[in-house]
Amino acid sequence: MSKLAILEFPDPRLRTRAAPVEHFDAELKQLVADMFETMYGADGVGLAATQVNVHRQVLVADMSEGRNEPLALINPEILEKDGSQVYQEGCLSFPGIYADVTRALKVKVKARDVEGREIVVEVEGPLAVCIQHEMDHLAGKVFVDYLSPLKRSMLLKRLEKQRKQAVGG
Ligand code: GNR
Ligand code: NI
Repeated sequence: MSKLAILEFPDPRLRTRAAPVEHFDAELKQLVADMFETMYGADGVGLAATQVNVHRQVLVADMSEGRNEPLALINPEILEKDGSQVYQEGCLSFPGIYADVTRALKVKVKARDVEGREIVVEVEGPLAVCIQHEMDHLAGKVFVDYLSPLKRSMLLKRLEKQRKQAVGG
């Protein structure tokens, strides 16, 4: 296993639309294992392949307290959405930046597992936020896209400032 480098905004590669996975092979299993290592190593609750510069529809998540409920979804599609919730989101591609985003409260998602078996998961609350956030990455979208231009420019200026102040940054 190995930890992968995470692309950071405004890297244009974060705007790439991921293509569906076609082969459920050893290479895919290695990617998923490396994505989990990268996500846990960065204290993240989710990670999309886009963020590690692999433009395939693969996401991993673990919203559990014990960090022991790994979920990997390949080629995810939303079948149903219901309700709405506001949640303060962060993103490993925008270190240190947080903002409230409104998303569906519940989502029903059809996907494949790492073996290629079709699965349907119904999630709500924080895990539903996370899956929607990761599916956005796979479509080349990021959470600041939902903010007003004023709020977005404020946060992006803060991101720049933090980078300049970071040691070695
Ligand atoms: O680690 C993460 N935390 C988080 C918090 C609130 C809403 C979404 C997330 S996902 C994020 C990891 C990440 O950037 N995934 O793409
Ligand atoms: Ni993210």
